[in-house]
Amino acid sequence: MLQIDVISIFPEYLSPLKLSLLGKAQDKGLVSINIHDLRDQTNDVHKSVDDTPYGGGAGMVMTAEPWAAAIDQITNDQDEVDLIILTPAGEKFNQKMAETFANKSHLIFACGRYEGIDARVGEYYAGKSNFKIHQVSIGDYVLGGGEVAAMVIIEATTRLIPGVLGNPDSLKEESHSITGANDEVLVEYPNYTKPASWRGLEVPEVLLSGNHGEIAKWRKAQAERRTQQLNKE
Ligand code: J9N
Repeated sequence: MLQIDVISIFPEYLSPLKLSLLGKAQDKGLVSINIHDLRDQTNDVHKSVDDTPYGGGAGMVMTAEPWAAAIDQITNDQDEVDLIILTPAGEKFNQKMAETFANKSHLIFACGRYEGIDARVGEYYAGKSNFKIHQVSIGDYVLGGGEVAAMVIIEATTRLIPGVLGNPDSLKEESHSITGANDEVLVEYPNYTKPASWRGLEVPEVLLSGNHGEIAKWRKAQAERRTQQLNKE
């Protein structure tokens, strides 16, 4: 079973992880998600988790020790841990990364706020043989914190675990995703359902033909066209 731990100063912001799909996956024993409050790792009355940046500049930096205390508490020395630090400066998240994470046994998400986490947290755990560090971004825009980014990655990852999805056929289609002439992944072709005629708009004739060869050809052509359109914008 995949163990997921998420560390945040806003643990209640992560409560959607308990809902519906993921809640059921947890009931089925396919995944175990635990949320941790970073402030539980502080000793001062103010429960402070940040300080001014060395070298000056705007904003605050999250101090290293509460993160390390949380991570150490979550981790057994023997287990293989993938530590995912959310940051707009990280490697861009994609489907291939989701597939990699879905095959891991223990993911820890560090959801920072402010101007980020003291860089020595990543450095320290990178020096431990049982840790793999991933600095990950979900896109080129700035969020208030890593919580939503962690939820995006957790949703994309856990739905790839066998038994989590209700309908595994849709996964099969994804893994045989349509590729173009240069083996690039194409976006999806347009989908239609009943009625065949709706507000004067018709479903393309070929989809009603029952000719599976022609349907596959048409879908591939549509996917090529849509991908080209997206890439030139
Ligand atoms: N992709 C991405 C991540 C972020 C974060 S993580 C912590 C603060 C902001 N913004 N955008």
